[in-house]
Amino acid sequence: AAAKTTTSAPKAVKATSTVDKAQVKAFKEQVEKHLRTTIGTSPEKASKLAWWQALVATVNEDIFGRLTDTQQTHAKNDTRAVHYLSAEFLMGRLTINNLTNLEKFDVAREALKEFGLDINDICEEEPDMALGNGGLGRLAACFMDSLATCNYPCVGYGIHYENGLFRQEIRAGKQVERPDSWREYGCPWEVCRPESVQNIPLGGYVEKQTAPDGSQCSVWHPSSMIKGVPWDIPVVGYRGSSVAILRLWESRSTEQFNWDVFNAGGYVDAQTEKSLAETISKVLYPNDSTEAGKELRLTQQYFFCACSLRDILRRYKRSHHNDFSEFASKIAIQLNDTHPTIAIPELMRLLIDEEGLSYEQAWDITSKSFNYTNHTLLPEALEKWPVYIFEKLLPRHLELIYEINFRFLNGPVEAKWPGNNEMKSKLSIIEEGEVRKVRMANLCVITSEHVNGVAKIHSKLVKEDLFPDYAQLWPNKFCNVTNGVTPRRWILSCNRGLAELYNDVAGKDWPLDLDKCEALKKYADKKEYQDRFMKIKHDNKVALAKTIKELCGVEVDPNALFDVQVKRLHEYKRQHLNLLYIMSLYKSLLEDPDQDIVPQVFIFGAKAAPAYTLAKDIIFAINAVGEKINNDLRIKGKLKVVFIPNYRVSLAEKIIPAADISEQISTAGYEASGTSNMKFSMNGALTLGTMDGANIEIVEQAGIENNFIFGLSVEEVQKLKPRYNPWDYYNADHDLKAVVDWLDSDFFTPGQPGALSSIKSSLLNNGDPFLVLADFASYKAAHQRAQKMFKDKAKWAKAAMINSATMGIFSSDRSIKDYATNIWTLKSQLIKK
Ligand code: BZD
Repeated sequence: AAAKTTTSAPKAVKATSTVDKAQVKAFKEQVEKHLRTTIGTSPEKASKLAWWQALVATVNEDIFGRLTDTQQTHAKNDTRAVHYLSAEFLMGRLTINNLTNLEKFDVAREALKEFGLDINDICEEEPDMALGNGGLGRLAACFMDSLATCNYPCVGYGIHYENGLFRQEIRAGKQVERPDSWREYGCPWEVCRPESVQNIPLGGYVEKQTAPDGSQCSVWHPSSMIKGVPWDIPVVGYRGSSVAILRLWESRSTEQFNWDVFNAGGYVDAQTEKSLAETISKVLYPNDSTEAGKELRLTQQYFFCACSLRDILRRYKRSHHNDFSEFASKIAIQLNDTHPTIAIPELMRLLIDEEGLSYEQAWDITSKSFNYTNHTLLPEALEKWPVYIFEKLLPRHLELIYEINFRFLNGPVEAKWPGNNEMKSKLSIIEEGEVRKVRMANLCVITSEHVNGVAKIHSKLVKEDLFPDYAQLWPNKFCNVTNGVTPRRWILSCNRGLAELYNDVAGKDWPLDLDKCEALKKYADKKEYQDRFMKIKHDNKVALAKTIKELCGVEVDPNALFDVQVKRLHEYKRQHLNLLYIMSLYKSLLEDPDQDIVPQVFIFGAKAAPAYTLAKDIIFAINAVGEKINNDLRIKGKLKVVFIPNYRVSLAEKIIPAADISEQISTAGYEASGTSNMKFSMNGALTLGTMDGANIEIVEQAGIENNFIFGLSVEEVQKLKPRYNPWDYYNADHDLKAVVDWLDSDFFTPGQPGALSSIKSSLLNNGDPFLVLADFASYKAAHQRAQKMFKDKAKWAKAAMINSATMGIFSSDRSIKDYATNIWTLKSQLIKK
């Protein structure tokens, strides 16, 4: 059948004669078979959802064979495996990604076309798996893709949240949170594994007993039992490599859980108890930076760690029985931030209380198995749990934490700083005070073999500013692994036009070796290639303009400069700096509507933590300013501001390929790494950013002259901070003063004066903690440089191409190989078919 040319959607490619007709036919038959026999409908009646389900069933046929091969290979080789513990995995959609990794996308597209269907349209039916807040969760998802692609033995462990990150609606300019029920109609990728259910004890008390030999031991009498049900999501490596498993735990009630209640009260009360147990995996906490300190959250953390460790032990014992001497050489456990820290005392407890090892043996194993990745320096994000919560939920774990702490303070600390109590209280796992607390990060550092930050500058700050005393004790414990992102999702499947260009200039293996993309550099001066590169960008912008029209009702011109800031809303990320600049640009356009500026579209996407009032105020302000600007005929469409609601992975895949400028404007020292910065650069956006996180390494690769760097450096921020007075900047800069004061008026919020005042207040009365006013002038100047360069089409195209071509080191394959070599000592395995 002749393939018709598809429309201008970004994922569409030209009609392909390369697609094998026999494969298309076979695929088509499989889809129809599944439509009839798995889904129970027919091509005539099927809804789009049914078509998507049949498509997934077809893809799954390919996946499960490879999964078995992978697992058999790893079981046979019995080499070390990594267990990636993360409270979040932000997987997004899987269909296009899996088809791409199986190299079946073109075949599937053609097959669906023969049914009169557009594959992109069908794949819009898939809900995002949004089991994460932002960068940290998405990093875990990229790492799973790379672990599978690079054939490392691994398992990802997390929580099977019934509701992922809230769905954001914008009503009258304000964020409203709605539940995200991603499995409402079932998730066809996941497989329940009842044979691997775990029972997890909770609460109760610890009894001291004297053993026959006179020694003391502790016996935990938990008050309840929770069932952990595993759901497996296969993660397909690129090009027929391995299939890794992401195992997510769902909480259910057990009979034991209900036992007392049944006896005492009967059926209805027992149902209440049941819903309590099920609450544990009900919802993802939407805080991405402040530590909530809620009992339920600690229960979630403990629940998934306890299930995962039992799973790890069960597998280990299958081949090594009860001999734990090889445990640490076979098992590496990576803690994705402090959220899974409780796994440390839980492994100690399992080894001592359940397996009968001595404390010393258990500690030897535990301290050789764990590693910890830090993702933040923000003090309010560092987890500290009140001791009383531990006493209530995990009394035995608390006892073990005290023991670990006692031995640490009286061992290494006393040896290094004899008699120094100040040092002891600084390094202690327990924070003394009115409410005594357990410092989770300290427990991680004390136990782990390696502690890493996520970009060079961040790792330096982790070592020198966050844990300086630990670094004196163990200088070699601290290391860096710069983050990365998977080029399969973030170029190959979201930007098919660019992928084809790379196929042409770099050969078809670039998705496995992103350094190959450097080949594009030598064409960066050539008009023909510049035109092709910018045509790809333009097509992506046309597609995004359509999405913006649908989602925001705003018409934007694809010829305008698309300036994008998409990320969680936080003061340190400084969306309000961007907004102040937009207001100043608007003001200058009102003063001189005929000035010769490049038309610009400012695009935002951001969710705010529901209780973070100022962050929500900033969202409201962006919408209010946008509303005014977009409807102001005086500025002749030279400026548009859009806030795309419900930013998530699947929207990122449409937005990032269409960006000209990537806003990465955090106060230097606050963004640990950033990962969207890498995705934007790969897709040919120029970074307008500060010297923070991985931005530093991005411009190291792409050249400072091809990006727009501004603002205070980390050192300058540290120097200025103690004596900073925002009023000095406000009073000294007329333009800045005017826009800040504008926030107090009702110009953008007719009839509601003061509706935007909280932002002004945070900048002036609250001391502007993130130095927005200090960086304003420099930010404005960077925008002016960008404007100027955008007018020179050839220069811009060249810079964009160089950015894209030089991002090889930001492939998550590189990150994973760094972890595998320097931290996990893992070997890549050849998968036997
Ligand atoms: O982790 C982010 C950092 O802010 C980024 O700089 C970095 O690039 C990524 C990946 O390393 N941190 C988070 O995303 N943190 C969270 O989402 C989070 C979630 C729950 C609780 C605390 C933080």
